[in-house]
Amino acid sequence: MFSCGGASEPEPPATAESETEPAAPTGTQDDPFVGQGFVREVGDGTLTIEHGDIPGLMSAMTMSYPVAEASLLEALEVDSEITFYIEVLESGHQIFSIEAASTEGSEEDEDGAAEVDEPTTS
Ligand SMILES: [Cu+2]
Repeated sequence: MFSCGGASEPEPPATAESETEPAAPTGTQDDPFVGQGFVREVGDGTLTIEHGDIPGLMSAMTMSYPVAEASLLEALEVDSEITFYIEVLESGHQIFSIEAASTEGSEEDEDGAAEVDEPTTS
């Protein structure tokens, strides 16, 4: 009997082989598939992405995804690198969240370091 009203899905048995493969995401917004890639085309409610391997879902490819909300596409530019989050619905999968891929170190010139007065020795 289930006595806890909060648990809607049975916990999969913990395997001893957790080292070989991480558990595949279930494709919910709480546990989405996560992909990374480059924007190839911004469509009307769809986004074409050249993406890398998405563990548990698909291998690397270029494909078009429906997005949950058209507003997700507003700030996107072709060729920009993104991280995207996929949920799986009965009708298929869709992107419900998009982030710009982190570009390490690019924010450093914002603050102070950019303009240093070099002492001119003549
Ligand atoms: Cu794909």
